[in-house]
Amino acid sequence: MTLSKKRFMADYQAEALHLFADKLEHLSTLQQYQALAFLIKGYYSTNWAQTKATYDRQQQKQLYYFSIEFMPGRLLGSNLLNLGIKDTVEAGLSELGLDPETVYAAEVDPGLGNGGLGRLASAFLDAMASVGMAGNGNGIRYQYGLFQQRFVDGYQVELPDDWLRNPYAWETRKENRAVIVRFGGTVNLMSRPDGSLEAVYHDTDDVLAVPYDTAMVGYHNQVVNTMRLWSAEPVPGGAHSLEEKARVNAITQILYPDDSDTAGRELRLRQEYFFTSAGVQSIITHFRRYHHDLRLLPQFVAIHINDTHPAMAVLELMRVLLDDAGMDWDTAWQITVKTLSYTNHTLMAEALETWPQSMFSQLLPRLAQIAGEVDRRFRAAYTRRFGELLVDRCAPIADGQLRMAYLAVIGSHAVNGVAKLHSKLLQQSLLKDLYMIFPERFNNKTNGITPRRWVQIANPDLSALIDTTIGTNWRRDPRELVPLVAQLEDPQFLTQLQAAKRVNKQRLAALVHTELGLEMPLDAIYDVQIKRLHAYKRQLLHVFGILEAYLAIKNGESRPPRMHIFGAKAAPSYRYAKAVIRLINGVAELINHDPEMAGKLQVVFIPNYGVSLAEQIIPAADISEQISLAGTEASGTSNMKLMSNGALTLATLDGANIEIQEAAGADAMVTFGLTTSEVAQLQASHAYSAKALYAANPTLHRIVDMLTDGSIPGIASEGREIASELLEYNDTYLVLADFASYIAASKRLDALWQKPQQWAQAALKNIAASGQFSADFTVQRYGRDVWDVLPTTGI
Ligand code: 26M
Repeated sequence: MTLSKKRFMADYQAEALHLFADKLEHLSTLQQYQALAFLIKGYYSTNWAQTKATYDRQQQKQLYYFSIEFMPGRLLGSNLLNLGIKDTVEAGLSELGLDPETVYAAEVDPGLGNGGLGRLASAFLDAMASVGMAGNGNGIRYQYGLFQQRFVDGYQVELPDDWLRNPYAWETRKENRAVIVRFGGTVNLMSRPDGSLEAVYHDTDDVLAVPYDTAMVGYHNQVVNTMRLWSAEPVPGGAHSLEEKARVNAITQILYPDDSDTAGRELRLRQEYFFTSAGVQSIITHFRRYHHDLRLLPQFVAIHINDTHPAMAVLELMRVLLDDAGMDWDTAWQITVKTLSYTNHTLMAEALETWPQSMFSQLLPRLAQIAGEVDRRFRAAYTRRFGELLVDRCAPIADGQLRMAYLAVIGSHAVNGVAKLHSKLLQQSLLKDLYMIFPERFNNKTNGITPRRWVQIANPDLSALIDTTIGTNWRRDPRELVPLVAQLEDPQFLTQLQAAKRVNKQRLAALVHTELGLEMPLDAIYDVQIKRLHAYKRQLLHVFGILEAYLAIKNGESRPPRMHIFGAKAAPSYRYAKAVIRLINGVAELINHDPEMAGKLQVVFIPNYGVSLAEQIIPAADISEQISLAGTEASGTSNMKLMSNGALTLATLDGANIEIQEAAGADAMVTFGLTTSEVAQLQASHAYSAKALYAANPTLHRIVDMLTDGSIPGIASEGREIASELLEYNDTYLVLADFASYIAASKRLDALWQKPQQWAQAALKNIAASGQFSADFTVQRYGRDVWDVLPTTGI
């Protein structure tokens, strides 16, 4: 949009007066932010209404991305950028005596997710708007987001995330679009005169689902899509006891803070059905305003199932088509499969959802009937050709459990993994039986990120340098970063690249100094590992690397200075992950208080990692630690964000790391460790002995001993637990097996750091090659191959 500074300043002052009956300069920073957010919302609201009207008028096929998590991050900066008015607004703010960064920081960061899966969902919404795809989000408006993390005596402490304490400026409550979601009760199937069946429900618990819509503003294209989040409320007029009201409100009260284990709790099942049913119902209601024949649904609607949490969309859509529309089974099934598609995000067995049939049929009796029928027909259809054994292994119901990943594959026309390796492993192991039956459904869609947030907004100095070097086209199409490689031999450019990195390091160092009172010299390597705390992600291997350096420096060896920066939340119930957090804080205490380590080696665990903190850390990173055991990390996305900011990846051949190496070149990063097939062989042969490695490698021996010999303060029981996982339980994630090659790889980076020019060249290769990991391309591949939804303004 076009906006002059003068007009903006007048609008802003008017908005402040309108909202708070006061002058801007008298308002609190929060009020200044709120006035600005409401003003900006007004700027795009016409386009928002227009976008919807256009989709309807042109009868465009729309995609609905069903996800139990979204992590949009703060929206003021990204809305301004995408509207094309960020510079103007910032100039206006400055002229009004306000600091833009301070105003931005007043915005709450909605933590409605755990990590990669939720952030990916939000990146996709941003990307779809930006390439002009008709794509909407469907999820849950949790009253409390992911807990706020503090450290007390080195332990993680969880505090509630009351993000709605102040009104959320970007959302709009759409009371007129509320729907009713039914739980429990009993269901009777009655024959209609025409022979079709009618489902009659008795004694159900009804819940009102109220949508709150948030605009997803596209980049410089006037497109504004919608993220719709549902809130549970008692049905008005129903006579409710306080207890009933509390049970209803509980449905959308909290986000489950676990991304590793399926708790199998009834409340979680309620959450899943709540937003899935509300989403399906509102899609069908909208569809029926324009069409009377539901058989046309797949021509106008695609529903994507983000992991299995909304997999009961298969059953819910069947329910609506059978019971509400009176369709026969085969027609309803055909439409369901054509409409739905599914992404798997994990190979970890413990993260695969199953529901006890008994719980499922208590809570969702009609869906349980339909699930039984899906199972019966699946077995009947494929047993003759594939044999009872195979079909039994991959049927949706077995041993009294509903297996949601299998249900999702069976009820979708497309299923994908999130990196080439991951998609291959899905076909070869986790879903191999269903791959036999439905090979044509399987495909890969490597994840992506939004460079608008992670480069343009988070790294203004790098962005400005790129602009002056190759122009601004990369901001629309990040593949246009490739020509930057022409500067590989340009010492002046490489120096400017280092200078931009230094500014970012200064900013992060200032934050760390205020938050933790630690000094981070700017000439040190900033070595970053930011992701959820998980055994398979092997933060422990990183800790072992730190201890190796500590012992070497103690021993008089000289190493380039390194700052080890961690950000990680642990699931509150995940004992091992919490022990590793305590360990990292203990190692930090040991090293940061040792005068011999000052300026050389420090450990910085910044609490409360999330989208906003990532925006501070990522631009400052020199090394990106991506060290999961090969074959365990589905894709990873912090690897892409760090690469695009010029960090060098230190990585195993896992997830998207492999594709990052293909893109940037083998000399632009460092890899190490067992490959997926080596891991598989080692595990199959039962030949692995952590104890033998411990006995054979003196450094490793020393480091493992440090866990239990009191060298590290405050970790007596946690150190014992971790040591026992390694030695007694034989090191599930092969930390000891990869230790030596990890250290060797890390030393290669130390050596490269001594040649600043070569380091800068490697950083440049990463930046130049990062464009292909833009989510703008990922969503277009989904649109082309899976959803049949095309971009209108895309690249
Ligand atoms: C399930 C049941 C009960 C409670 C919570 C869950 C649950 C929530 C989130 C399970 C898994 C969840 O997220 C998994 C996840 O974030 N996976 C990551 O997805 C990213 C995007 O595809 C990938 O980049 C990561 O490799 C993958 O770990």
